[in-house]
Amino acid sequence: MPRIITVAAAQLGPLQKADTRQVAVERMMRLMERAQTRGVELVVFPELALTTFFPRHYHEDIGEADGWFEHAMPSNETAPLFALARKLGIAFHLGYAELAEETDETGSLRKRRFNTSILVNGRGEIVLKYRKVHLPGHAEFDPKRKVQHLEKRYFEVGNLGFPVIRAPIGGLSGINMGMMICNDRRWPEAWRVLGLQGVELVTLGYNTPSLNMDAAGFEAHHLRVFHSHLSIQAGAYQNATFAVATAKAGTEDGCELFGHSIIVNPQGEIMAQATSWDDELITADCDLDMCTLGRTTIFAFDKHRRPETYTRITEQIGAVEPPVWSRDTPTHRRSTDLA
Ligand code: CDT
Repeated sequence: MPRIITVAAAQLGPLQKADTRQVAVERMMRLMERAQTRGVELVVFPELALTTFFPRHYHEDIGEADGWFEHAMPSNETAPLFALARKLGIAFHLGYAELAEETDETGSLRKRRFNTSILVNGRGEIVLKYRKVHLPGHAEFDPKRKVQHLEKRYFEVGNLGFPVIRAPIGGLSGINMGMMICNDRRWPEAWRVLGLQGVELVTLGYNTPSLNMDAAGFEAHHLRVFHSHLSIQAGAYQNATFAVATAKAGTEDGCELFGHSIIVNPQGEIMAQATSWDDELITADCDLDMCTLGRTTIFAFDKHRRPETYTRITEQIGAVEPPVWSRDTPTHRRSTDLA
């Protein structure tokens, strides 16, 4: 029996600063209804799907930004989305800003803010939660930038790792599900940690500007989409997994987000791609047995990985300069030498 799940990337057009949660939830519900008419079993919504991408807005007092965060999930505003999903029996992935009362590593109970996504099954139960690990941007107002990117100000680094759960989704009794959020997709380490848990379907949402606002040099616009797709396609191929990557798109608070949501198979091929900068549903039938070829041949991790030669990946953060060659440089340095 093939293991087939029909999935959708539910791309959202722009959400402006003044748009309420109700506006966003209404639009997501319309997309979910459309998904049901196409036999979709899992719908993936973008990163921070309930509001505009607020890290572009500066609040000197971080507490003033609390209005952008959800204090409970489901909340009053998102309850109708959960109810519709239950009624239609559709699972969904939702990205949102999470405000939690939680103890930190020192044991003190305090407000903690995360860029979070959850996977909700067709009965409305949360089966997996992930908190974004790779937070791009900066923590302080940067006068050199035309648009701020204050994720490092508003969010803590996620403390849940990259979890994978085997859960019944749609008509299948068990799928190995994992999540990432936006910038995570550019880091092969994140994909591999999911791959090492046998992930079969990665869901992720993103908000990516069409222009690189970091004033550090010119980047051609078309390369922004290319790099996003390159990262997702490589991650899916190298870890023999499907991936659903859903954007927020269009001009939001005067800032353009490039969209181009995609669904990718374990060969790294794009199965479906959004073409608008608006609310748009793209779908694909994913035969999860396709994951087997990669993971039993080229990417049979248990046969071919050599973690003893990868120690730099966990022991070092920034790059270090290599030794400068001279006639006396030994040619047989051990690859595990960190010095
Ligand atoms: N949301 C998010 O992570 N966006 C980043 C933009 C990086 S520019 C500071 C991304 O990697 O797409």
